[in-house]
Amino acid sequence: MVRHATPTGPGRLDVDSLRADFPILQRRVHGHPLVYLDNAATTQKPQAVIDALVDYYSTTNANIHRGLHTLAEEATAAYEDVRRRTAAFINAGSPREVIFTRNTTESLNLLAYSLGARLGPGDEIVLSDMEHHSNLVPWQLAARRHGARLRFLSVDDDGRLDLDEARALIGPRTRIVSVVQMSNVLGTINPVAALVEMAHAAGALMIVDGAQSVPHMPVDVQTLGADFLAFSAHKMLGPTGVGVLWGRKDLLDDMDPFLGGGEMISLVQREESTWAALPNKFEAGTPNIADVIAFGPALDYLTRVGMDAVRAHEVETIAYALDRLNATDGLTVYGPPDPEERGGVAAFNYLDIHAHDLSTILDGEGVAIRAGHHCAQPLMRRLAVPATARASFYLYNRPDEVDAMIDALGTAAGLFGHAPPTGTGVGAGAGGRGARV
Ligand code: 7TS
Repeated sequence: MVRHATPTGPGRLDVDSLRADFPILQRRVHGHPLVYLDNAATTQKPQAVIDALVDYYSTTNANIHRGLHTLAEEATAAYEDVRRRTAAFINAGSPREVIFTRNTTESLNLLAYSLGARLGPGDEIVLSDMEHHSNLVPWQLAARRHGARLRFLSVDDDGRLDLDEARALIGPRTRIVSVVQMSNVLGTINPVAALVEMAHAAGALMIVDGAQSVPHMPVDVQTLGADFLAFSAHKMLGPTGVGVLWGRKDLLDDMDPFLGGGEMISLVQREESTWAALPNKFEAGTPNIADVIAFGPALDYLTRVGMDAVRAHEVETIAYALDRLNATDGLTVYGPPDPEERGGVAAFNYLDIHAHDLSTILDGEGVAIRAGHHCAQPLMRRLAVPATARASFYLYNRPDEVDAMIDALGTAAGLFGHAPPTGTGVGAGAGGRGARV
């Protein structure tokens, strides 16, 4: 059964009723209610998504695009319908511009492979120092294969890119600019429109890594102005194993396929083949049919809640989280100080406690955060830290979950022999979850 999340008031989410749609949020971890703050890694799934998977395998399972029997026709129609809904979600000009991949990583690898083939010595690819490895390593491979050069936009002390530096770096040798729209560590929302303008003025293509932006804020490819956008279903309530690559039709039409095999061809002869039209040219082999179909209800869910409301809720949540984290002695938060400039991600270090220890101790209190380099090692080097802890929020997170995290940080401080720091609430006799130690 599909339950409806009903926002109440202008732009406000009714988080409590919405939480009831996510069965996993009812579970306990180590005797505590789960506080899931690892949404930048992957988000939880509403019942409608889970039901769609079970329903597909129970009633419709068939291979698509080839069978002429009822099940194959129904499965094909359902799969192609989700392509249409994905196109609508980002306001693409045509569903043909939407390619289903495995994840953002594969979408970016496709681009690096197919666009990379056009690069030669002296050509430059401009990235930034806050890229996830999936928007760095594929370009390293392409640059090495074709003799191109990588250039990097630096990150300032507040976690922002410098547009003057970008203006100086993006020039006649630039062929590709590929930048993350929202950092998975700093939360920084980058000025993509300005970068698009610079890239296009230089005759370069603009690629946007939308893995963290598309799930958390309205993204309209018409206003974005970029040439390509990559994102992952699993970070926006959908199943794992489904990525999206959106690209301008004329550009995709011009590109060579990434993977060869079934479904992506028009005519195959012994020595050579011709390619199918978009989008099939880029979807070789049997795709992840069930998970694409179950991505449909995730898109519907976010559309019903409204991406403006999701964004407003996250600004409110990160503002509260930053207030509480900044009020905690011995804690350093990374990224822009203004909640309006960032997504719902807070990476931090606390006292002398390694981020991995923090994560383990918080897990003992039922609080799930991530720790490590977050697949952004160059950024860790820029921050001069080996790792950070990271809390990342989504539409179902409540302020009391931020409080639970702060209390658990107090527990961690105690375990490492520090006096309960001011600001965490533990020493104030809050009687919270951290008071167990
Ligand atoms: N780009 C960004 C900005 C990301 O945050 C991630 C995943 C990816 C690309 C890759 O996405 P995937 O679906 O192909 O894996 N980020 C994270 C993270 O921050 N923690 O775990 C995965």
